[in-house]
Amino acid sequence: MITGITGQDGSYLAEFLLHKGYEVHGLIRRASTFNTQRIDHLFQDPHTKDKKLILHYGDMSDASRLTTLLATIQPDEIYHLAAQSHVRVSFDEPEHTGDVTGLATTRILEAIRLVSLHSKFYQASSSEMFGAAPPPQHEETPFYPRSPYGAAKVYSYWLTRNYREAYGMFATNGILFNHESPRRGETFVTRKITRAAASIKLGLQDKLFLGNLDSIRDWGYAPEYVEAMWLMLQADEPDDFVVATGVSATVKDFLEASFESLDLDWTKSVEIDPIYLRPTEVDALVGDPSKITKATSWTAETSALQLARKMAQADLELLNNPKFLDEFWWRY
Ligand code: NAP
Ligand code: G4F
Repeated sequence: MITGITGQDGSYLAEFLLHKGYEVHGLIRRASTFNTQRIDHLFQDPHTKDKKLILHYGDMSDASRLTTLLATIQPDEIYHLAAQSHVRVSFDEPEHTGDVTGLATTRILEAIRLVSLHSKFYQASSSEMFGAAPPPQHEETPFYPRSPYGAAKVYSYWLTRNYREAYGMFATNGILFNHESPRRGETFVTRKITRAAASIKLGLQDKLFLGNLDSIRDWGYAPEYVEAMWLMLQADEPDDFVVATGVSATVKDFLEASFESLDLDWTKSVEIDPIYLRPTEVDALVGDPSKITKATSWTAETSALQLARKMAQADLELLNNPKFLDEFWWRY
């Protein structure tokens, strides 16, 4: 079962698990517009016999629905990915973020405790929890969150550990550093940059407004990170793992690589707009993935600059052929 199946990671994880032969159940929110674009290519008609992807309406604010679903599905593995996942937005909506990114983890852990204790549980923890703690950050680095989102994720991290210790649940935290892809939400900085680069290349836009260009991040490729999630749940014991490339790049580096890959000069198009600055910034996140590499042999393969080029190319292709979206998702 995957919460957040319609998000970037949920879509790649669903693909990965279906490919392995799993029956996948996904929680989706009812919306007045379609919100399943990232998984439309996986959709199976409800009338199909022996279907492997089953979608259920539900919201992380609804504890009774979560309990009923778990009682019915009895999943072997639960990947809890649903969250209000945008750091800047969490300053505007701190209470909502606390509810959906923090408290909702208690709702699903309680549901497991009550009706599905055998289910292995994966919590989508975040490098944002390290916040102001200097890099390289690893499993023993003290948390110092710098946003309502980071604070909510720290809460969820500790709830996951507490349920593991209190009830013997197989509950694991994956502390993932930033990971991106052509499916990344359009308001995260990497996708905002690559979409704008493609749009500028085609003459559809001339300016790109950004905030802090000096932040350092450890950007990896999302499909590789969902494999790490699965590996963590195949371990003999539940634990907590950092997942990262170990290599740093600035927003400026990412900008340069994206624009140059389309033969563009970013300095001609980018302007700083203070509305994109955060009340408190996380200056540098660079992870040390030694523990997961030792436990599972997982390592990141794609570098931030390769990713910038891949995403810029994909956005150019998408803007040129919007109607081939289905084919596009398959290929990236
Ligand atoms: P994403 O693209 O923003 O996807 C978030 C998912 O959560 C979407 O499916 C969204 O549904 C769902 N969701 C939000 N609020 C919900 C609610 N109230 N009830 C049910 N579902 C709800 O995020 P992502 O990048 O795939 O990240 C997946 C998880 O990993 C998140 O928990 C994120 O915080 C965490 N994480 C991400 C990264 C990263 O770099 N990507 C790094 C560390 C941790 P809709 O499609 O309907 O909006
Ligand atoms: O792409 P971002 O919004 O990602 P951020 O804040 O690092 O959060 C992402 O990674 C976390 C893992 O560490 C996840 F947990 C979280 O869910 C999310 O996926 O911003 C990256 C950096 C920041 O320093 C930001 O200040 O880019 C800087 N930035 C500069 N201009 C901008 C912009 N960020 C955004 N979103 N938009 C801008 O215009």
